Amino acid sequence: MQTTVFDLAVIGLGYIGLPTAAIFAAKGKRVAGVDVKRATVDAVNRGEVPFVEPDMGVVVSGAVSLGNLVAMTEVPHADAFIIAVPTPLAEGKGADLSYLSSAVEALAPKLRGGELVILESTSPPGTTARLAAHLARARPDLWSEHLPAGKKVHIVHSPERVLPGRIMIEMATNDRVIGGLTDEGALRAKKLYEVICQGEILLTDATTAEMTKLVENTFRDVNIAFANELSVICDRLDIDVWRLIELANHHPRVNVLRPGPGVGGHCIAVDPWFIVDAAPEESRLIRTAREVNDAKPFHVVNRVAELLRDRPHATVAALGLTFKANIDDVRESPSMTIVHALASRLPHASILPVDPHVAELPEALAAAGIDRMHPLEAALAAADVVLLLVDHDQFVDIAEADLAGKLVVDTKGIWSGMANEYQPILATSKSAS
Ligand code: SAJ
Repeated sequence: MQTTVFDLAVIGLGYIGLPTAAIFAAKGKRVAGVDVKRATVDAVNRGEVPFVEPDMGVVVSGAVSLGNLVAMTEVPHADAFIIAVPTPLAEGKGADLSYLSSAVEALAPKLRGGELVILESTSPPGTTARLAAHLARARPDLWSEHLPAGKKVHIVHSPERVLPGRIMIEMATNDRVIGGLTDEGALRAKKLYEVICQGEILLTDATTAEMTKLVENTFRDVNIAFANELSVICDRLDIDVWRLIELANHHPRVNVLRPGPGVGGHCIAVDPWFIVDAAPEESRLIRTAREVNDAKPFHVVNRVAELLRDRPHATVAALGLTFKANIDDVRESPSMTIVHALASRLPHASILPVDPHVAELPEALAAAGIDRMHPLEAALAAADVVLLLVDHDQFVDIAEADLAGKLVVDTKGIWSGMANEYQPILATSKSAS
């Protein structure tokens, strides 16, 4: 029996692996999508996307019905492999590379010599080299000095850099960095990515590519920390932080980012720790920025608790649970931290979570004694305090009249033209601004 050799096998069918597999397949490559979760494999083979991401459904179902994308739980033979498995934060703030290790174990027996192995998962410096060492231990036959030409396995790192919510666009248009352990590997990876990438493809070594990805997210984290610290300073000094930033940003070389309830998601709040872990003594600013951003949710909780010091039985409408606007992902969300902490800090208050993208009350909030999600209109009508945590479109559109007479805590500054953060809102204040 002849075994199918795919052009490409993508290991890990999550937010990055699945669109990558589907886009290559749509461009005519024969692609295997590999995932340890049977439910994910079955969903993909039905042409379905098991999470919410604009425009991905049509590409996945098209690639599957074309016969170019097949999902499976076992790693098959392929000419090239892309590893896109999670590399989350471990207990001690280093990277948990256990998913990567498992992927390498599953891949090693399938190598026949001459393949290209690409690591896309965000990884601490040195991971690609360690991946190569792991494969070499598992397959000493393919790492022998006497291998015939063409049998060498090439290993590169090419970090994903797409923004959730814009994955399909950014996967095609973003520039791409490729770091090779060998020049030949980097050149082969460039040729492969040219099939799907219209952006510039930049070649470097593997460790620099690993750091490039970490630095991009750390740049954002440090700059958001500056904005968050400003918001805390402004609360102390009674200054409108939104107006302050707007004014400062009129300077031609100043561009302060936006404060918020904290930094969430699986990337910006995680990746800086990989740098701190790799060079703890030298990463003082990066560590402090992480601490500033992680502390911001508790500052918001303190402000709400302060506002309600004399009104323990107040009703708080908490608008938004996701980690950013117009998505349905509540994992690592500062809003979840805030709502959870408010429930225990204000045991006599009624906390009404509202989120048009979250139908079911998340378990963590149920465990904190919150009973259910609430529709926006009813929560606004009942609220003494409106706590804005996420700038979903539906919240941006809230009429000023619906906030009249309520205490407003706007952590995203979407209503800052109406009133200062933490100030009672007046029915007429918007027209005055
Ligand atoms: N945030 C602020 N203020 C801002 C900007 C963002 O508080 O001015 C907060 C957001 O509300 C959210 C968090 O930061 O809680 C992260 O949101 P984001 O939209 O900035 O980024 P992510 O985490 O969705 O995606 C990032 C992107 N990285 C960069 O923009 C440098 C994306 O390109 C990466 O591919 C992704 O991380 C990743 O997978 O690493």
